[in-house]
Amino acid sequence: MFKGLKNKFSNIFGGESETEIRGSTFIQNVYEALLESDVSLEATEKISQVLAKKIQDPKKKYSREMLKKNLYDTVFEFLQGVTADTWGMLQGNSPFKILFLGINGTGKTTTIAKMARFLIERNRRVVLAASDTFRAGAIDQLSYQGERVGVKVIKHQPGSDPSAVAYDAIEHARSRGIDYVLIDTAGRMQNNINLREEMKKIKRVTQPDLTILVIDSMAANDVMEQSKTFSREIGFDGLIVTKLDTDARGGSILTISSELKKPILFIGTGQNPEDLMEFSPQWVIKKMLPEELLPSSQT
Ligand SMILES: Nc1nc2c(ncn2[C@@H]2O[C@H](COP(=O)(O)OP(=O)(O)OP(=O)(O)O)[C@@H](O)[C@H]2O)c(=O)[nH]1
Ligand SMILES: [Mg+2]
Repeated sequence: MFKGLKNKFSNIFGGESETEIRGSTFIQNVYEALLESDVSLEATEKISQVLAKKIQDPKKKYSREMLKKNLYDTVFEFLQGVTADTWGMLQGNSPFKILFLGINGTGKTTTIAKMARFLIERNRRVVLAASDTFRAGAIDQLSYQGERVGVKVIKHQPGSDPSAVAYDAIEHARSRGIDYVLIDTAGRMQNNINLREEMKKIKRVTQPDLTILVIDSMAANDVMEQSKTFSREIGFDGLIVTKLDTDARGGSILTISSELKKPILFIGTGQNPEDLMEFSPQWVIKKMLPEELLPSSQT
Protein backbone atom coordinates (compact mmCIF):
# COMPACT_ATOMS: atom_id res chain seq x y z
CA MET A 1 0.00 0.00 0.00
CA PHE A 2 1.45 3.36 -1.11
CA LYS A 3 4.86 1.68 -1.40
CA GLY A 4 5.73 3.23 -4.75
CA LEU A 5 4.91 6.72 -3.58
CA LYS A 6 6.83 6.24 -0.36
CA ASN A 7 9.96 5.10 -2.21
CA LYS A 8 9.77 7.94 -4.72
CA PHE A 9 9.42 10.53 -1.97
CA SER A 10 12.29 8.93 -0.12
CA ASN A 11 14.52 9.10 -3.22
CA ILE A 12 14.00 12.85 -3.47
CA PHE A 13 15.87 13.32 -0.24
CA GLY A 14 18.24 10.37 -0.47
CA GLY A 15 21.42 10.12 -2.52
CA GLU A 16 22.49 13.76 -2.62
CA SER A 17 25.03 14.92 -0.12
CA GLU A 18 24.15 18.62 -0.30
CA THR A 19 22.33 19.94 2.71
CA GLU A 20 20.19 22.29 0.62
CA ILE A 21 18.07 21.68 -2.47
CA ARG A 22 17.05 24.27 -5.03
CA GLY A 23 13.32 25.04 -4.89
CA SER A 24 12.71 24.43 -8.59
CA THR A 25 14.60 21.11 -8.52
CA PHE A 26 12.58 19.99 -5.54
CA ILE A 27 9.25 20.88 -7.13
CA GLN A 28 10.26 19.11 -10.35
CA ASN A 29 11.30 16.01 -8.38
CA VAL A 30 8.01 15.89 -6.51
CA TYR A 31 6.13 16.37 -9.79
CA GLU A 32 7.89 13.35 -11.29
CA ALA A 33 7.45 11.25 -8.16
CA LEU A 34 3.71 11.86 -8.27
CA LEU A 35 3.34 11.04 -11.94
CA GLU A 36 5.44 7.90 -11.62
CA SER A 37 3.19 6.76 -8.75
CA ASP A 38 0.08 6.94 -10.91
CA VAL A 39 -1.23 10.23 -9.63
CA SER A 40 -3.19 11.70 -12.55
CA LEU A 41 -1.68 14.55 -14.56
CA GLU A 42 -4.33 17.04 -13.38
CA ALA A 43 -3.85 16.05 -9.76
CA THR A 44 -0.06 16.16 -10.09
CA GLU A 45 -0.27 19.70 -11.42
CA LYS A 46 -2.62 20.82 -8.68
CA ILE A 47 -0.50 19.33 -5.90
CA SER A 48 2.71 20.76 -7.38
CA GLN A 49 1.14 24.21 -7.57
CA VAL A 50 0.14 24.13 -3.92
CA LEU A 51 3.65 23.00 -3.02
CA ALA A 52 5.24 25.71 -5.19
CA LYS A 53 3.24 28.39 -3.38
CA LYS A 54 4.83 27.35 -0.11
CA ILE A 55 8.30 27.78 -1.61
CA GLN A 56 8.74 31.49 -2.10
CA ASP A 57 11.60 31.63 -4.59
CA PRO A 58 12.16 28.54 -6.77
CA LYS A 59 15.62 29.80 -7.73
CA LYS A 60 16.79 29.78 -4.12
CA LYS A 61 18.08 26.78 -2.20
CA TYR A 62 16.26 25.62 0.91
CA SER A 63 17.12 23.29 3.76
CA ARG A 64 15.93 19.72 3.52
CA GLU A 65 14.03 20.15 6.75
CA MET A 66 12.02 23.02 5.36
CA LEU A 67 11.23 21.22 2.11
CA LYS A 68 10.20 18.08 3.97
CA LYS A 69 7.80 20.12 6.05
CA ASN A 70 6.37 21.79 2.93
CA LEU A 71 5.78 18.43 1.28
CA TYR A 72 4.19 16.98 4.41
CA ASP A 73 1.89 19.99 4.80
CA THR A 74 0.85 19.88 1.14
CA VAL A 75 -0.01 16.17 1.16
CA PHE A 76 -1.83 16.53 4.47
CA GLU A 77 -3.93 19.42 3.16
CA PHE A 78 -5.13 17.34 0.24
CA LEU A 79 -5.96 14.34 2.43
CA GLN A 80 -7.75 16.50 4.94
CA GLY A 81 -9.85 18.01 2.16
CA VAL A 82 -11.60 14.66 1.65
CA THR A 83 -11.96 13.75 5.30
CA ALA A 84 -15.33 13.65 6.99
CA ASP A 85 -16.79 12.52 10.27
CA THR A 86 -17.58 9.02 9.01
CA TRP A 87 -19.58 7.86 12.01
CA GLY A 88 -21.46 11.16 12.04
CA MET A 89 -22.42 10.66 8.40
CA LEU A 90 -23.94 7.30 9.31
CA GLN A 91 -26.35 8.78 11.87
CA GLY A 92 -29.93 9.85 11.21
CA ASN A 93 -33.23 8.19 10.46
CA SER A 94 -34.05 4.68 11.56
CA PRO A 95 -33.89 2.64 9.46
CA PHE A 96 -30.94 4.42 7.88
CA LYS A 97 -30.81 3.50 4.21
CA ILE A 98 -27.51 3.35 2.37
CA LEU A 99 -27.38 2.93 -1.40
CA PHE A 100 -24.15 1.64 -2.97
CA LEU A 101 -23.26 2.67 -6.54
CA GLY A 102 -20.33 2.05 -8.81
CA ILE A 103 -19.13 0.64 -12.09
CA ASN A 104 -18.62 -3.10 -12.53
CA GLY A 105 -16.35 -4.92 -10.14
CA THR A 106 -15.24 -2.04 -7.96
CA GLY A 107 -16.12 -3.97 -4.80
CA LYS A 108 -19.68 -2.90 -3.92
CA THR A 109 -20.93 -6.30 -2.77
CA THR A 110 -17.80 -7.09 -0.76
CA THR A 111 -17.85 -3.63 0.80
CA ILE A 112 -21.47 -4.07 1.90
CA ALA A 113 -20.45 -7.12 3.95
CA LYS A 114 -17.60 -5.08 5.44
CA MET A 115 -19.96 -2.22 6.31
CA ALA A 116 -22.41 -4.67 7.88
CA ARG A 117 -19.64 -6.01 10.07
CA PHE A 118 -18.55 -2.48 10.97
CA LEU A 119 -22.11 -1.62 12.08
CA ILE A 120 -22.69 -4.90 13.95
CA GLU A 121 -19.50 -4.28 15.90
CA ARG A 122 -21.10 -1.03 17.02
CA ASN A 123 -24.21 -2.90 18.19
CA ARG A 124 -26.39 -1.88 15.26
CA ARG A 125 -28.83 -4.22 13.51
CA VAL A 126 -28.46 -4.55 9.75
CA VAL A 127 -30.33 -6.02 6.79
CA LEU A 128 -29.05 -6.29 3.21
CA ALA A 129 -31.06 -5.76 0.02
CA ALA A 130 -30.01 -7.89 -2.98
CA SER A 131 -30.97 -5.24 -5.52
CA ASP A 132 -28.43 -6.44 -8.07
CA THR A 133 -30.93 -8.68 -9.83
CA PHE A 134 -29.13 -8.14 -13.12
CA ARG A 135 -25.82 -10.01 -12.95
CA ALA A 136 -26.03 -13.81 -12.77
CA GLY A 137 -24.77 -14.96 -9.39
CA ALA A 138 -25.04 -11.57 -7.69
CA ILE A 139 -27.86 -12.64 -5.35
CA ASP A 140 -25.96 -15.76 -4.28
CA GLN A 141 -22.81 -13.72 -3.76
CA LEU A 142 -24.59 -11.29 -1.43
CA SER A 143 -26.31 -14.18 0.38
CA TYR A 144 -22.93 -15.76 1.00
CA GLN A 145 -21.50 -12.46 2.23
CA GLY A 146 -24.53 -11.95 4.48
CA GLU A 147 -24.08 -15.39 6.02
CA ARG A 148 -20.42 -14.66 6.60
CA VAL A 149 -21.20 -11.65 8.76
CA GLY A 150 -24.48 -13.02 10.15
CA VAL A 151 -27.07 -10.68 8.65
CA LYS A 152 -30.28 -11.35 6.78
CA VAL A 153 -30.46 -10.74 3.03
CA ILE A 154 -33.78 -9.76 1.43
CA LYS A 155 -33.90 -11.18 -2.09
CA HIS A 156 -36.25 -11.85 -5.01
CA GLN A 157 -35.80 -13.84 -8.21
CA PRO A 158 -32.96 -12.95 -10.64
CA GLY A 159 -34.25 -10.43 -13.15
CA SER A 160 -36.89 -9.00 -10.81
CA ASP A 161 -37.35 -5.30 -10.08
CA PRO A 162 -34.41 -4.06 -7.94
CA SER A 163 -36.53 -1.24 -6.47
CA ALA A 164 -39.08 -3.75 -5.18
CA VAL A 165 -36.32 -5.71 -3.41
CA ALA A 166 -35.00 -2.56 -1.77
CA TYR A 167 -38.53 -1.55 -0.77
CA ASP A 168 -39.12 -4.95 0.85
CA ALA A 169 -35.83 -4.71 2.75
CA ILE A 170 -36.83 -1.28 4.08
CA GLU A 171 -40.25 -2.60 5.15
CA HIS A 172 -38.55 -5.56 6.81
CA ALA A 173 -36.28 -3.18 8.73
CA ARG A 174 -39.19 -0.91 9.72
CA SER A 175 -41.30 -3.72 11.09
CA ARG A 176 -38.44 -5.22 13.12
CA GLY A 177 -36.65 -2.12 14.36
CA ILE A 178 -33.54 -2.80 12.29
CA ASP A 179 -31.20 0.20 12.20
CA TYR A 180 -29.54 -0.02 8.77
CA VAL A 181 -30.53 -1.17 5.29
CA LEU A 182 -27.58 -1.63 2.92
CA ILE A 183 -28.67 -1.76 -0.72
CA ASP A 184 -26.47 -3.58 -3.23
CA THR A 185 -26.88 -2.59 -6.88
CA ALA A 186 -25.71 -3.89 -10.24
CA GLY A 187 -22.41 -2.52 -11.48
CA ARG A 188 -23.05 -0.18 -14.34
CA MET A 189 -20.81 1.43 -16.86
CA GLN A 190 -21.26 5.15 -17.33
CA ASN A 191 -22.74 4.58 -20.77
CA ASN A 192 -25.43 2.01 -19.97
CA ILE A 193 -28.62 4.05 -20.17
CA ASN A 194 -31.05 1.33 -19.05
CA LEU A 195 -29.13 0.54 -15.91
CA ARG A 196 -28.80 4.23 -15.18
CA GLU A 197 -32.54 4.76 -15.45
CA GLU A 198 -33.10 1.79 -13.19
CA MET A 199 -30.70 3.31 -10.68
CA LYS A 200 -32.61 6.57 -10.65
CA LYS A 201 -35.75 4.59 -9.92
CA ILE A 202 -34.11 2.77 -6.98
CA LYS A 203 -33.06 6.12 -5.60
CA ARG A 204 -36.55 7.58 -6.04
CA VAL A 205 -38.25 4.61 -4.42
CA THR A 206 -35.84 4.14 -1.50
CA GLN A 207 -34.99 7.80 -0.70
CA PRO A 208 -31.59 6.78 0.74
CA ASP A 209 -30.13 8.65 3.70
CA LEU A 210 -26.68 8.18 2.24
CA THR A 211 -25.52 7.29 -1.27
CA ILE A 212 -21.98 5.96 -1.59
CA LEU A 213 -19.93 5.66 -4.75
CA VAL A 214 -17.52 2.73 -4.56
CA ILE A 215 -14.28 3.30 -6.48
CA ASP A 216 -11.51 0.82 -7.25
CA SER A 217 -8.18 2.43 -6.38
CA MET A 218 -6.54 0.77 -9.38
CA ALA A 219 -8.83 2.72 -11.70
CA ALA A 220 -8.52 6.04 -9.94
CA ASN A 221 -7.37 7.89 -13.04
CA ASP A 222 -10.80 7.30 -14.47
CA VAL A 223 -12.31 8.66 -11.30
CA MET A 224 -13.34 12.04 -12.67
CA GLU A 225 -15.30 10.44 -15.49
CA GLN A 226 -17.01 7.98 -13.17
CA SER A 227 -17.82 10.52 -10.54
CA LYS A 228 -19.07 13.14 -12.99
CA THR A 229 -21.53 10.71 -14.53
CA PHE A 230 -22.79 9.35 -11.23
CA SER A 231 -22.94 12.80 -9.75
CA ARG A 232 -24.93 14.22 -12.67
CA GLU A 233 -27.25 11.27 -13.15
CA ILE A 234 -27.90 10.04 -9.64
CA GLY A 235 -25.96 12.03 -7.06
CA PHE A 236 -23.86 10.67 -4.21
CA ASP A 237 -22.64 11.88 -0.82
CA GLY A 238 -19.32 10.16 -0.31
CA LEU A 239 -16.85 7.57 -1.50
CA ILE A 240 -15.37 4.27 -0.48
CA VAL A 241 -12.04 3.50 -2.15
CA THR A 242 -11.35 -0.23 -2.39
CA LYS A 243 -8.38 -2.50 -3.14
CA LEU A 244 -5.71 -0.24 -1.66
CA ASP A 245 -3.87 -3.42 -0.70
CA THR A 246 -3.29 -4.24 -4.37
CA ASP A 247 -2.32 -0.69 -5.35
CA ALA A 248 1.48 -0.88 -5.27
CA ARG A 249 2.19 2.56 -6.66
CA GLY A 250 -0.28 4.22 -4.35
CA GLY A 251 -1.22 7.40 -6.17
CA SER A 252 -4.97 6.83 -6.22
CA ILE A 253 -5.86 8.52 -2.95
CA LEU A 254 -3.98 11.65 -3.96
CA THR A 255 -5.70 11.72 -7.35
CA ILE A 256 -9.07 11.36 -5.68
CA SER A 257 -8.36 13.90 -2.98
CA SER A 258 -7.29 16.55 -5.43
CA GLU A 259 -9.97 15.92 -8.05
CA LEU A 260 -13.12 15.19 -6.07
CA LYS A 261 -14.91 17.36 -3.62
CA LYS A 262 -16.60 14.45 -1.86
CA PRO A 263 -15.45 12.86 1.39
CA ILE A 264 -13.87 9.41 1.52
CA LEU A 265 -15.69 7.53 4.27
CA PHE A 266 -13.78 4.27 4.24
CA ILE A 267 -10.95 2.50 2.48
CA GLY A 268 -10.94 -1.20 1.57
CA THR A 269 -7.72 -3.06 2.29
CA GLY A 270 -8.49 -6.69 1.41
CA GLN A 271 -11.13 -9.25 0.46
CA ASN A 272 -12.35 -10.14 3.96
CA PRO A 273 -15.13 -8.51 6.00
CA GLU A 274 -12.64 -7.04 8.47
CA ASP A 275 -10.60 -5.31 5.74
CA LEU A 276 -12.29 -1.92 6.01
CA MET A 277 -10.97 1.21 7.69
CA GLU A 278 -12.44 4.60 8.36
CA PHE A 279 -10.54 7.11 6.27
CA SER A 280 -7.98 8.89 8.41
CA PRO A 281 -5.52 11.40 6.91
CA GLN A 282 -3.12 10.76 9.80
CA TRP A 283 -3.06 7.03 9.07
CA VAL A 284 -2.73 7.47 5.32
CA ILE A 285 0.06 10.02 5.51
CA LYS A 286 2.05 7.74 7.81
CA LYS A 287 1.85 5.01 5.17
CA MET A 288 2.43 7.35 2.25
CA LEU A 289 5.45 9.33 3.39
CA PRO A 290 8.81 7.88 4.42
CA GLU A 291 9.56 8.15 8.11
CA GLU A 292 12.08 10.95 7.67
CA LEU A 293 9.31 13.21 6.32
CA LEU A 294 6.98 12.77 9.25
CA PRO A 295 6.98 15.25 12.12
CA SER A 296 8.64 13.68 15.16
CA SER A 297 5.27 13.49 16.97
CA GLN A 298 3.99 11.05 14.33
CA THR A 299 6.85 8.57 13.99
N1 LIG B 1 -7.69 -7.13 -2.65
C1 LIG B 1 -8.92 -6.62 -2.53
N2 LIG B 1 -9.93 -7.13 -3.25
C2 LIG B 1 -11.15 -6.59 -3.12
C3 LIG B 1 -11.40 -5.49 -2.26
N3 LIG B 1 -12.71 -5.17 -2.37
C4 LIG B 1 -13.25 -6.04 -3.26
N4 LIG B 1 -12.32 -6.90 -3.71
C5 LIG B 1 -12.46 -7.98 -4.70
O1 LIG B 1 -12.88 -7.42 -5.93
C6 LIG B 1 -13.70 -8.34 -6.64
C7 LIG B 1 -15.01 -7.67 -7.02
O2 LIG B 1 -15.73 -7.38 -5.84
P1 LIG B 1 -17.31 -7.28 -5.79
O3 LIG B 1 -17.66 -6.94 -4.38
O4 LIG B 1 -17.93 -8.45 -6.40
O5 LIG B 1 -17.51 -6.02 -6.72
P2 LIG B 1 -18.89 -5.40 -7.24
O6 LIG B 1 -18.66 -3.95 -7.38
O7 LIG B 1 -20.00 -5.83 -6.38
O8 LIG B 1 -18.98 -6.07 -8.68
P3 LIG B 1 -20.29 -6.10 -9.65
O9 LIG B 1 -21.44 -6.47 -8.80
O10 LIG B 1 -19.95 -7.11 -10.69
O11 LIG B 1 -20.38 -4.73 -10.23
C8 LIG B 1 -13.89 -9.53 -5.71
O12 LIG B 1 -12.99 -10.55 -6.09
C9 LIG B 1 -13.53 -8.98 -4.33
O13 LIG B 1 -13.02 -9.96 -3.46
C10 LIG B 1 -10.29 -4.94 -1.51
O14 LIG B 1 -10.39 -3.96 -0.75
N5 LIG B 1 -9.09 -5.55 -1.70
MG1 LIG C 1 -21.79 -6.71 -6.86
